[in-house]
Amino acid sequence: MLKTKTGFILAFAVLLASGTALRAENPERSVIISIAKSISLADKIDALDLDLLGEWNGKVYVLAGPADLEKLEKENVAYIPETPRSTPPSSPVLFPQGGINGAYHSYLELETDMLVLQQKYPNIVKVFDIGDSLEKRNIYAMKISDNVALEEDEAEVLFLGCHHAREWISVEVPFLLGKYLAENYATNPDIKRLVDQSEIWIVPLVNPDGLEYTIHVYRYWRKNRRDNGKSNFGVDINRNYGYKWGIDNAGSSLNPASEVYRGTAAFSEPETRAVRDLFLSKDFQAMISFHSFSQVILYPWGYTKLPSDKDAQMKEIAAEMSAKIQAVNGRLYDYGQSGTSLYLTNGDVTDWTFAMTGIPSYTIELPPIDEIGGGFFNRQEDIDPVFRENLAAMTSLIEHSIQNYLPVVPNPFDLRTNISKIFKKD
Ligand code: 0X9
Ligand code: CA
Ligand code: ZN
Repeated sequence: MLKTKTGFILAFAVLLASGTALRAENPERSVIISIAKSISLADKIDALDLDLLGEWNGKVYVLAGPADLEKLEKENVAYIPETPRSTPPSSPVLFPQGGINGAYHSYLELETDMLVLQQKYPNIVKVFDIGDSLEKRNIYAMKISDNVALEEDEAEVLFLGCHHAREWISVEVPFLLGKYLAENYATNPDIKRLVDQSEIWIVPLVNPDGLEYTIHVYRYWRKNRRDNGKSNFGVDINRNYGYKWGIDNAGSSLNPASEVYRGTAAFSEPETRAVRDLFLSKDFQAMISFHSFSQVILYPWGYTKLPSDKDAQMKEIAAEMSAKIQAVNGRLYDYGQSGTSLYLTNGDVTDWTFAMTGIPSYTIELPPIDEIGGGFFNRQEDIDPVFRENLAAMTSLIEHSIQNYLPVVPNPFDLRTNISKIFKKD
């Protein structure tokens, strides 16, 4: 961390000297503002290249530096300072209990907790190292299944967390799924049935370098920590996957300073390569990638406003997950095609998995519960209720995958085939 901290201070000094105001390396001068969602905003959103925190109640929340505010004024876009949270901390947030990241996991805390689960439940939990991050941290996957050491002919489902460093709650939800399944396997027959009939793969922390940076240096960091030169750091891991990467230069940026910088090539980042290689070595039937915040369930395509050929099916499963979520705590998660929301995205993980195999692929943006404290700062007490409601969505997607899974049968006259072949795009 010392190295990055020094880099940070140096970058800051260079910025002051040159008089520019890049928000990413200049947190002290950044503020949170909100802008009313509108069609005219949607038209300008790509060109404005803002650091979008999330959408809530018809407003878009933005982390803005002085140059962004100037741009907005020049473009006649009205904004409101969100006073209770107008000073994003550059230094660690102190939680009343549990140190600087409270009940949230750091990289090492997560590693420990996953290994402890594996040790306690060796028959159903197995931890894999699926690749190194840029700064050489391990990217871990946790497999949950009966006979976990074996690859059985069972439905496989993938859950991802924390593509974006500051979205701490997105680590907790998939990790807690693994913990819950392991701890309830012996006593809850419904859970046992799910675990016995499927292979559940969880990668709770896709972006460990970014997460550590948000804990120790700057709470609002989004990307990984790639040194792009000229004091610009980070590639947006969720713009670096290989389907329609960078298409039309809308929905990702070729500017290394941008918060949605897509990198120099598709899969240029080790973090996206680790997810890619895991995905290609398995036969997943469904996946969810967790983010925060907007309280919404999104499905492909993200790169275009045009619907996919499985739009109806994607929507039906999303509606079911939304209903299951709402039944737990009453919170309503909206759902729809990503590309028809405020902005397009290209190079995101769900477009890629959907393009590869046609499986149900979802982004779930978790809720901004603590509106005053601000979306990314969901209180520690909110982790459990957010997990509980998403547990209902995750188990329903696992159940759906099991129900639709037909084991591969060697008999060539048997018309049954692996479900992923049915879903496969041509
Ligand atoms: O921009 C993203 O990668 C995701 N949102 S976030 O605020 N967590 O960064 C959303 C990806 C889904 N795609 C679209 N909304 N188009
Ligand atoms: Ca198994
Ligand atoms: Zn995100």
